[in-house]
Amino acid sequence: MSGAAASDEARVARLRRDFPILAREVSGKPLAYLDNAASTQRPRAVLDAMTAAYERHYANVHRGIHTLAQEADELFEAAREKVRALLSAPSAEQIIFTSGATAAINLAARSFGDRFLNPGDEILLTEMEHHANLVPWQQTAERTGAVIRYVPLTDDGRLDLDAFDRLLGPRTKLVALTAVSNVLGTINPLAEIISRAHAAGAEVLVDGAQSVPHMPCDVQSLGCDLLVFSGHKMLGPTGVGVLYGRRDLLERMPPFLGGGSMIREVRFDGFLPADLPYKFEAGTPPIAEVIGLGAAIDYLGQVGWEWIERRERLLTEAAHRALGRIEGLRIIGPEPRHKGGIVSFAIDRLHPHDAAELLDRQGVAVRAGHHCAMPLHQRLGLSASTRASFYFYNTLEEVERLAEALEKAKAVFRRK
Ligand code: 7TS
Repeated sequence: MSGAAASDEARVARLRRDFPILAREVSGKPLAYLDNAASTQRPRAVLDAMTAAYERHYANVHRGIHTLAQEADELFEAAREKVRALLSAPSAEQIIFTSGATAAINLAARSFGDRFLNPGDEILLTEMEHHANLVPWQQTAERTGAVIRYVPLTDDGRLDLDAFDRLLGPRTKLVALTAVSNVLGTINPLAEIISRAHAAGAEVLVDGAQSVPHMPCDVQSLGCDLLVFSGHKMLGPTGVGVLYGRRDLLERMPPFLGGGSMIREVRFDGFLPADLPYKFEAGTPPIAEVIGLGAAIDYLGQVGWEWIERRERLLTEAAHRALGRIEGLRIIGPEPRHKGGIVSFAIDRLHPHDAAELLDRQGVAVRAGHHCAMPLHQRLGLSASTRASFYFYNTLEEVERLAEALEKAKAVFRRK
């Protein structure tokens, strides 16, 4: 190991002490948590911020004049500002808190669809989308009469950009795609796609669930019109996510959920919606969770975004090398240089669920199944796959343990 690599591993060892759960044992072995694409773990700083919110500063937000309500409100809005800074968004009013990426896409699909889509209009998705970026658009298409088209993949699991150009047309109103595939790990060329979509007059929604936690994101230089992500995939709590939008677009989009907080005025014969961002935030929001997400963003900023990205590239390359040595194992997706920290694979005569269970017996946590991307697996000719997904706190040793555990799993099955 080079000096730089050794000092990175030493830094990771220190950072891991911030995550109580990473010290756990599973099946009598140290836990190797390689299921970060499903959800990451939380550092103490996030848990402490949430506990402090409940123990010292808790009240409902946006309503009270009393001290606790003001403190809660300040912490809540400070977290909104942290998200704004994270995304380099022009203003905090363009940051809408939801319960997660799924809820954010549903909000966008309903509201954008109701406002802008007519029968025959086209929504362009890709073959690698998570169900969260498929089903809401299918529902919207059903309601509006819009038509969905899918950008196909190349054989190595990247978007076919020539096909994208052919599919993009005067009827395309929206392109909705993931920044990083949760199965293939593919990092999509967003800047290129967004500029081509805009040239064709279409808006672009980016599903940032697998990118925002892992790499720097600047919505203004990217030029996306809408972007979503979840807190729990970036050290934050469950139950909180974000929809960012271009201001004029959000202003023209109608509210999705109705209720308290999202109105300026309510009469017996109707209502006037509140200004951004509140018009999209009906009801009591996930207050402690938003504050926890703010703490997660602080923590990630201290770790350093460039370092996080580099670290995950290193782990992914190591995983490709280690898994590449296993006979009968096929990695699904492109070369590491086109990928985030996600490595999915199929092994001859070893079902993904059996693989994941045998790995668990060796303390290695991975996910098996269709990973909420059934159409993608269909396209790949697989019913399921096994997926290892990394965060900066994973170690090269854990990558080796994954490979060794897979060799053992194969051996167990050969004996059966
Ligand atoms: N979009 C992508 C690309 C995702 O990977 C996920 C969750 C979502 C949207 C939905 O996020 P949620 O927080 O609203 O659930 N992906 C996964 C996964 O790959 N394994 O478990 C959840």
